[in-house]
Amino acid sequence: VSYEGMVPGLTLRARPGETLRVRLDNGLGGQITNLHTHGLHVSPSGNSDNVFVHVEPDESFQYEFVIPENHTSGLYWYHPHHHGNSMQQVAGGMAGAIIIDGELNEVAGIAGLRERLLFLQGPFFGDDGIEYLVNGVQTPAIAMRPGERQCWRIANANANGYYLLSLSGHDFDIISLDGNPLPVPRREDTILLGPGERVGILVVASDAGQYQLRSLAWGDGAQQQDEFLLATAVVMGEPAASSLLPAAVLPLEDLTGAVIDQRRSISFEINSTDPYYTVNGQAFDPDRVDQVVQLGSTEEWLIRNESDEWHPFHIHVNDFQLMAVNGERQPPQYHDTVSLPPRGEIIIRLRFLDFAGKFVYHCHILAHEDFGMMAVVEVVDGDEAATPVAGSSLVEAPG
Ligand SMILES: [Cu+2]
Repeated sequence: VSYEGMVPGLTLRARPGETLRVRLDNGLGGQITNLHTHGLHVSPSGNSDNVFVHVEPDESFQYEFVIPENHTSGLYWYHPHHHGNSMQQVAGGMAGAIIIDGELNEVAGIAGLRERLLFLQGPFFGDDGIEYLVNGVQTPAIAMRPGERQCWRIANANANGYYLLSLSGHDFDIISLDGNPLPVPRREDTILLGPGERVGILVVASDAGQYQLRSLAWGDGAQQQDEFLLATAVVMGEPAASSLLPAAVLPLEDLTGAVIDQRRSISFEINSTDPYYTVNGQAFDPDRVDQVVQLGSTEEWLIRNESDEWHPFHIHVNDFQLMAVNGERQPPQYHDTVSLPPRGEIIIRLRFLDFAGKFVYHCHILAHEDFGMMAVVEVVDGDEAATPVAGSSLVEAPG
């Protein structure tokens, strides 16, 4: 299965304020499908990012995504989101990148850098055994000049697997997470990228030579993964003029001191009997609303992982600030997907802005999502002013 016969599908590029129109023709030969714009802050209703749409076999559906003027710039992606066969379709190759150009392209120290998209898919089972693809090919070469700083955008478009990224002899300077710029670059030597997540990084090429971009061995039990090669950075040619790492990327709205209108506790569970994958004890039901939220409100969610596996938590439409992981405060950063460690917990804060309607939050391991680890939130445009809830914050405001 694929979009237009291509793996990955065409990269869609747009700017804030533009409208993206996509006609989806279902030629899958018997399966229902639909289209989700992962990470875009667009309406979840009608013919926008509405995962409750069913596009039946041999039918077409005209999507229209109105991208707000103030949309963040970065890497997003599209993929099918029909409950029950998301995994089969995404694992088969149905996924593509969406790049929103804008502010990030203008930041001093980033503007003008050579840009690369690394769209990661796999595993596929080909003639050579298991294949992990980067932009549709196995182990491509990435050309760099000695000392050259490049800007890479990397997406994990796998249905189920993680990447623990490492480039031999090099560090990564992370500048964005899930299309959300970080205030300042963060240096790491490895990056754990769960299904659905994206990361924007700056990399400075070392001396001439070849350097392997790998996914290192990761995980335990059912999630244990071996190391594998993704690509090779080939550094050669005239050394590049040295460039400075930007001291700052772009500011974000820090919700640390925000007034919290509502607090919720969410748990992800794996059970030994049916239903096997649940959120707050229940398997997904598209006709049930699990959380009702006031439009414009700011909420704090405590999300617990009651299982021994990792689960990448994802919510549609509104990105969230990751406040704490296992009780440890996090520097200001926004995500649309973040991994829940086994038996661990995260605290997020999010604002339900601009769009009323129903959408979902779920585990982005599609083998879990398709078997029930998903729930529905409905944002309602109520008349009454939301009343801030009493009680102490789960996250203490500083000082
Ligand atoms: Cu999961």
